[in-house]
Amino acid sequence: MAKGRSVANEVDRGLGVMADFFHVDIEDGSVAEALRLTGDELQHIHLADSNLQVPSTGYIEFLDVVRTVNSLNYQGYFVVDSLPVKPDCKNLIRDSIALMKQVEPTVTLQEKIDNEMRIQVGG
Ligand SMILES: [Mn+2]
Repeated sequence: MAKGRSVANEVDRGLGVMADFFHVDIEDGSVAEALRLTGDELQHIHLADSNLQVPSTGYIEFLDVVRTVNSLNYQGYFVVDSLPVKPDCKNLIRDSIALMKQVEPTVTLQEKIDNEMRIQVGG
C-alpha cells in the first residue's frame, strides 16, 4: 500500500490507491496500519475479511479499520468483494452492510471518548 501511495504521488494525474482488504491483509499485515500509510491517496475499497468473506467472519479488526478510514475522511464506497459468493449475493451484501452498521456506533463512541480525553488533557 505504501508503494501504491508512492506511485500515485509520482504520477500525480488523479491516480489514487485502491485497498482490497483481503490482499492488504496478506501482503501488508495490519489493514488499519496500511490504510494509515496510504493516507489521503485512498480512493477505493474492496471490502472483505481475511477469509474473503463477510466482515467479522475472519480476523481483520474492523473497529480499527473503520476508525482509520474515518480519520482519513474517506468519501468513497466500500465495495463487497467476496469469493466464493456464499450463500448468495443478496445475503452476502446484506450481511456485509449489517456488520459495517454494527461497527459504526462503537467507532463513533470510541472517537467521542478520544476527543473528550484530548480536551481534558489539553492535547
Ligand atoms: Mn478485489
